[in-house]
Amino acid sequence: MLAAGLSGQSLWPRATAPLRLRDVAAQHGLLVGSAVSNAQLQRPQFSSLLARQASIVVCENDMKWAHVHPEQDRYEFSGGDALLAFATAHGQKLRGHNLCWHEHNPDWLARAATRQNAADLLRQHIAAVAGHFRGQIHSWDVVNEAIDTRSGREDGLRESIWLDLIGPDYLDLAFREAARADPNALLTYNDYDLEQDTPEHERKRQAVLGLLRSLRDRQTPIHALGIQSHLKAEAAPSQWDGLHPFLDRVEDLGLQVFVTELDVDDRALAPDIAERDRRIGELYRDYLANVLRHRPVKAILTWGLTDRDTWLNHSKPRADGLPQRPLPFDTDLHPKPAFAAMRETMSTRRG
Ligand code: 9MR
Repeated sequence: MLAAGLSGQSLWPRATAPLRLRDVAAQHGLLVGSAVSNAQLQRPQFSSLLARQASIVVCENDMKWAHVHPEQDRYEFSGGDALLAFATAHGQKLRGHNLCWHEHNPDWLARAATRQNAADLLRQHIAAVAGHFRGQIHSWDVVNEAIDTRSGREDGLRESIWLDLIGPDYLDLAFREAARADPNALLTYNDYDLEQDTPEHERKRQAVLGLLRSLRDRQTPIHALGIQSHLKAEAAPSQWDGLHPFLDRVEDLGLQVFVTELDVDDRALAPDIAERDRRIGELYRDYLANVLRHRPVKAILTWGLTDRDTWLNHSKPRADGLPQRPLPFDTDLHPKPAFAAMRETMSTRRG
């Protein structure tokens, strides 16, 4: 049983028409939403919740290479088209995720790609996919997760098929092709482990800043940084000592910032549900209050809307076997303290 005041229902404001996250966000110059799959869209209660709450959505998987380009000469746009139709019908913006990544590539790619043709394959893919959605995408994650501070390289670039076959220029090539294919989309570099106070996150922040500066120096078209924000619930509260100067430097580069994949991995927390939800809500509140102090931050997306649909249960299961509770709504679609934290922190952002 949840403690009084923490039960999901009590988090709705007392007014007859509940305040929607998307309305609060709009009043403060922000977009808010989440990643979704087409299977989720088929659930009527879920889709009406998504329509009410979100002003921006992103395909969790359907625009990734393996889905959208399953064979060398075949593209499969049905998943992305379905979310675009939903977003259009509900006045929502659509993010594109993603055009170039080391993961989730189709098997044919490794067989077909060589040093001679890799740049062409990447260009053709971006031209076809960003071209298909041209004019309809708020922002594209053009390159996803290109930094791995353990790669041993001075520039911190991650080993990947693209780095291996094209070299470090692959990033410029991808952004330039995306700019040609969809001149209206905000072109974004998206990465994780940029938020918290650990030495690993600090190394990642410095490497990402180096990358962003080098793209800027070469006049590569880039407009935004996506900070994924897969946070970990830890015993000690964060001071965000690294995050603030980092976001100041990103602002100096003239980039917008999107929180693209917010959730909280609660493996470090004891099983009690009310206490977990409270701690996770506090982390949402603390993080968002800090992040939203930075003017370039324009959008907040969670990686899934309800705890039923989180990747964490597959990829980072709790040792006690209990489901993780990382998102603003629970499996019954009731709002949790994380929802209240989103609403309240966005509402204190100066417009
Ligand atoms: O949530 C996504 C999961 O369903 C996929 O199997 C996985 C591999 O494509 O990707 C997950 O989403 C990732 C996102 O695309 C990039 N940042 C990390 C996310 C969580 O792994």
